[in-house]
Amino acid sequence: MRLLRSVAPVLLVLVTAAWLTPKTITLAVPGMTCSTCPITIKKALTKVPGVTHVEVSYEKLEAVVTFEDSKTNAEALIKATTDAGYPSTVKPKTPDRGVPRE
Ligand SMILES: [Cu+2]
Repeated sequence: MRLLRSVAPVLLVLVTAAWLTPKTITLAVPGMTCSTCPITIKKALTKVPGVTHVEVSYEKLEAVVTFEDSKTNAEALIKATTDAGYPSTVKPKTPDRGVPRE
């Protein structure tokens, strides 16, 4: 009983955190050709409702997007970059590089 009482609040916090934590995905954007491309892509992604943070790297040809899972999804993000002229795909996570898994 004592154990249950001490563990239950921790579980509740974990479940709540999982619920509210924004999702982060990495999009591969191979169409970038110069250092101003990331600006266009960042603008396009930032406009998507639910997106909270965007980092675009020209060197890596990728965009790391953080968004509210309940408001948008990967398909909408891909559409946003594609509409801006940069088709993208979701990059699989690479746990060996220390990227947190789902
Ligand atoms: Cu460019």
